[in-house]
Amino acid sequence: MKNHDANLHVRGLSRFVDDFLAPDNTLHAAVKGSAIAHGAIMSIHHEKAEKHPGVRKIVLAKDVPGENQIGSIIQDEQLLADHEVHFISQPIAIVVAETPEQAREAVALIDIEYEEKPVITDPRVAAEKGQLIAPARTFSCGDTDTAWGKCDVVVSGTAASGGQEHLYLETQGCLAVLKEDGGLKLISSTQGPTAVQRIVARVLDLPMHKIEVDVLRLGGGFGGKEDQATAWATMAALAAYRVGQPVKLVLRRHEDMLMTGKRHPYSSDFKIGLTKDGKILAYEAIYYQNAGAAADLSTAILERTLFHSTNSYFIPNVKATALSCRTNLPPNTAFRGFGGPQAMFVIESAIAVAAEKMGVTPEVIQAKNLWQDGDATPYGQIMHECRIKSCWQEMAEKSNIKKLQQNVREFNANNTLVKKGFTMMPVTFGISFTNTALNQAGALVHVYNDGSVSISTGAVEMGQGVNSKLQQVAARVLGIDARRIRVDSTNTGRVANTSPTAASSGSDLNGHATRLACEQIQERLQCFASRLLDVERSKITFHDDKIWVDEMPQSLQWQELTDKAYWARVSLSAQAHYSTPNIHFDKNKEKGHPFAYYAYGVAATVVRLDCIRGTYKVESVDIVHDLGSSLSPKVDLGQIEGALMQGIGWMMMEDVVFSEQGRLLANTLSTYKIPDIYFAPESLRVHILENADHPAGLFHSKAIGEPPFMYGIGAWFALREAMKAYRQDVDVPFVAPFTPESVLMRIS
Ligand code: MTE
Ligand code: LUZ
Ligand code: MOS
Repeated sequence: MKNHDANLHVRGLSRFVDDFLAPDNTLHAAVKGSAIAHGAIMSIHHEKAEKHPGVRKIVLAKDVPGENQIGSIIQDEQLLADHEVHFISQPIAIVVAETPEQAREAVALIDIEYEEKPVITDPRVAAEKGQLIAPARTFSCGDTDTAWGKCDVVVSGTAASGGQEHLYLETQGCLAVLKEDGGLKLISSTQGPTAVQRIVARVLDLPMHKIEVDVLRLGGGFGGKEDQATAWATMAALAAYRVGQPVKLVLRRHEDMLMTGKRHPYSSDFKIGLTKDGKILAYEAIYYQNAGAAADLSTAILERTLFHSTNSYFIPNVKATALSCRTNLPPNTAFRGFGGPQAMFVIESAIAVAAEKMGVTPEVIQAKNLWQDGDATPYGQIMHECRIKSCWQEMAEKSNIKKLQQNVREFNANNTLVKKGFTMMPVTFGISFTNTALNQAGALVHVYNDGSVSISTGAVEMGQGVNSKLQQVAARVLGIDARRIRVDSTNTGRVANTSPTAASSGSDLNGHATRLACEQIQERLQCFASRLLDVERSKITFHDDKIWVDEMPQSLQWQELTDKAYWARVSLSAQAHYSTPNIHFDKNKEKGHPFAYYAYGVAATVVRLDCIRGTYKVESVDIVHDLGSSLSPKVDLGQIEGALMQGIGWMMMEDVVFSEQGRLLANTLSTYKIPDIYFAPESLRVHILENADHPAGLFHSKAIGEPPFMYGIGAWFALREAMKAYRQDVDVPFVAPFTPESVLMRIS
């Protein structure tokens, strides 16, 4: 089954926030942001803007009826700055006008005087000055201090990975429409409808039941709308509330790039110790996370960095410390992988240094230290049904790693100006929100008396195909054709208290809730059918749109059964709640069992480098990925390919450059380059791990959204190998991304 939105997308029929027909009296909002990265606001002159044609209102912090506070985990972020600004483009005023153009012209007429303060953009400088979002956290096991003495090889170093712009095709936006009772309906491009509802209620000082948030689909989120859609929805809501008319606020691409946070850049120190035969005995890391000016989701992201500090490897002695550092940049936020990729880049860097020192290839060390069942992670979860070795072995067989490596060696022996590099990239990614409480979901299922079905859940469709999967789940449980089932928009009035669609768990959690709701209806219909047909209930099954008794098809079919059930006053609606069993985490001890399970996989990457130009090509990527028994192999293949490309983009070409004054310099698509089809690997082979049934999963499947992103890290290390093959003497620091310019500077 493929993603059924594809049909609408290719014909241009899919609706996004800006496509909804807005009421005739809809006004348009634009946002005035700070011109400086840190300072006090001395005065705001908005008289000229107010007189601009079409302008209806300028909304400032003082116009907030409730709390001027949008922070979710830590309440440290104002909706509109009143006295101080902490990053360039921080919202200060909302202009409401008759057209979007008039609103933006008026924004330019607002004049703000500031008193500038010192700007920090570097997380290590922030840490030195004590500018932390929250106290540092440390995960540890064993005792690294004594373990170093038992190591034959100990190396250390630093690694730094850059930010990443989400570049969802649909920019942030919201349409806010007032209801008769002073409540609001919001059409928001958010991954977290409940987050929007909660914050709008807080800012407007209204009960949550007066705020209805509706989400049909997003033109991409990638984490950028997990927390950061809220601000724009709240501004639209506040503006509508103040002018008493509908307000639409949709960011332009340039505004979105300037005003929203990105993936967190990290700068880290590492130290690794091994025996002479390559067993890793000890690992230490300190991560300096560049959080930007407010907490946003930074502490949760930092936590996932700690969870993934040793990637796919068992290490008996570990000490990993993480600091979330406050800088004067737009608050950074969730992005596919959520701190996991940053951690994995550091441990892979440590292994690369150790391999160099020991005169072996990194695969030798990687292969020796992969997780096995029974191994304890530094945070105490015991590996169970671990498949990282199976993935590695299947890769060795399917893609013939030895041959790939030999080809690279031979090519390098015969070429002087073009070199190739090869690497393996194993990925072990924990599935569940690390905040245990978020691992819950609800579903509301209605069967109509014509046999058609409508499903509502908390899941947001953002291109990842969750709606196709939910449809599939209901079709399987009810035993009917998927075409009878429609997945309705995500609406806070139909399903309440939802977690954001994130952590790769959206399909799992909401799929389980859908399954449970459908099972209730199925049970009622079976009871009803057993009365109608006068047979024992246990003999009745539903499949292929038919009712079966002892596996014999009856003349009574699904549609007729639902109609008869309605006339017999059988309830055809059900609500269900799912919460992931057996997960827990104790933050005081930093131990527990936070993940329902892990997703596993391995990528083998070959990169070809033109050593004169510094340009390179990802020649091939071979992947073996554990999907369990996929709910939808086509959707999952799309997720693997898309995530890989996004990961390669992060590592190789996407360079988020800020000036020392905190100004985003890579602020357009001409200065910020993301991978296109020409940058895709020349050969991409994806193998789904065989015999990988996962009974604990939703219909034995596994989550897919984020894990394959981290395969992209392999391309960085393959390129480094190619550089080393050209010039062994050059120092290639562990700094991503590897733009062609930076490659050329290193090797020439
Ligand atoms: N795929 C598309 N096409 N668009 C997206 O925005 N987001 C990713 C991933 N795949 C995304 C995507 C991220 S960050 C997550 S967490 C998951 O989808 C969320 O969906 P799921 O939990 O249903 O897998
Ligand atoms: N969001 C979140 C996430 O709130 N908690 C998580 O653990 C997480 N993991 C991945 C992506 N988003
Ligand atoms: Mo994804 S970063 O969990 O939205």
